[in-house]
Amino acid sequence: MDQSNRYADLSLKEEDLIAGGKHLLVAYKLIPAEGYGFLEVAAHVAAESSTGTNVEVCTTDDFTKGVDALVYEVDETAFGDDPVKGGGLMKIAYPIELFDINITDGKYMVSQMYSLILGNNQGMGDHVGLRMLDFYVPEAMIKKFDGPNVGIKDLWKVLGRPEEDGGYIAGTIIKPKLGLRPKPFAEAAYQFWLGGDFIKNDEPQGNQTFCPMKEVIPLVVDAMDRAQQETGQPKLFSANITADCHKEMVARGEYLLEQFGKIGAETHVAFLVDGFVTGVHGVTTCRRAFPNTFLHYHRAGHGAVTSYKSPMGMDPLCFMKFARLMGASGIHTGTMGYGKMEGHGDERVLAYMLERDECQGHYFNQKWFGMKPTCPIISGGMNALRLPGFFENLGHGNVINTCGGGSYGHIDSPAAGATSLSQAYECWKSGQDPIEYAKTHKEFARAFESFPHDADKLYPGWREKLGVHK
Ligand code: CAP
Ligand code: MG
Repeated sequence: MDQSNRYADLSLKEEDLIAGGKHLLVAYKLIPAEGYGFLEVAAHVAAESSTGTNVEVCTTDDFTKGVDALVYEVDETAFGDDPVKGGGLMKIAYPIELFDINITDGKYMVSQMYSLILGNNQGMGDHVGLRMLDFYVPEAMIKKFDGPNVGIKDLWKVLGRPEEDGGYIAGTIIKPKLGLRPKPFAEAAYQFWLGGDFIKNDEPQGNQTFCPMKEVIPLVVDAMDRAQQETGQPKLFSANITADCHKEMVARGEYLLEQFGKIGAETHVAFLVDGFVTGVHGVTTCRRAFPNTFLHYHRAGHGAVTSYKSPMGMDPLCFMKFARLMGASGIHTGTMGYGKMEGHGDERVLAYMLERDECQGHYFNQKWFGMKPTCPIISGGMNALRLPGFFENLGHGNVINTCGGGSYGHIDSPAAGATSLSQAYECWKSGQDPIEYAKTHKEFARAFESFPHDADKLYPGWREKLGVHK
């Protein structure tokens, strides 16, 4: 049934909708199924995502129609005819009355917003592709989401750095991903902390039988204490509290604060939440139960809904905006084509959208109206050699970077790996040629021999220039 007479109004102007402040706007890429018209399917998406279904119902009244989501812009040929990357652009205006408000505190919820603008519409049978490309949240809504409370500036403060432009935080992930027992786990942490700032659990590390949380965490605390004393530098640990239920997450968080509190390091511990798999509830459990702890959003699984290989789901930019609204202190933002995961250099906008108070997204200029920033966390196949190019592309180094292979794969030691990361940042900041910089910075130079394939690709002729023979 073509519902475009009710769920589309192409006379609406986006600038008026934004000025009116009463609509959440969404841009989608739509590929109609064979035999269906573009506007027909777009209108069905609007119906299914607001007040309608696939047929008219007798219970609809005038008020209902007043809160219909409306298609207000279409461009059927915007993306060409590629079966995955092709399709047309369509934009929908959602009246803010549609969105659910907590009965406890009057705040909006990301979960219901998500289920409306990217819920049933993902499973409709009259399209073969519907991907959310960007969305715009009006001020009236922005002010009623949790947003972040703790941020990277709180970590810079712990590290004794300026709270503005405090710079690069050199981090790692305890590797191997699984399989270390408590003593070797804590030793791996100690060895990295002799050179680096920040360590995270890998996303699946928690309370395995071979490495019980209540055995390994006291050893990690001791390792942090010894490393802090030996280096004279504060250290940070991001501990996994991911769990299916509120009670378990809270129990883990409380245990961690108690344990790190034994060395006065309650502010040195962040909580890792695998936010895609726990969903908004898991992230919000952490955000609200531990408002003064850095909320580290790991996005394992996000590729199912964000991969560029898919005609469905959402652009990673939308994923980042949801995370900031939920209150993530930091989120894995990808490596913008410099690491091992899919991505490209223009993804710098994901970081800008997280950290700035106003940012031009793919389709909408989003103002955050003072909502605290979320810190980009850069991870995934990175090492010292790849970092200078990354920083040049992003334009700054105010990020947390975690290199697992890039630290524990350094041929000298994890500490040398850590030092090579900080040296890569200093090299970029100085504007020096990395090869020239390597001549006077041993750990960075040894990263070339540690990751020779990257070195060959990024710095051809490095062996001769550094006097390294096969
Ligand atoms: C990185 C990592 C992170 C990925 C997640 C891993 O390890 O620990 O989980 O970075 O990807 O398990 O792969 P390496 P993203 O440093 O050894 O690659 O940050 O893109 O969400
Ligand atoms: Mg990992």
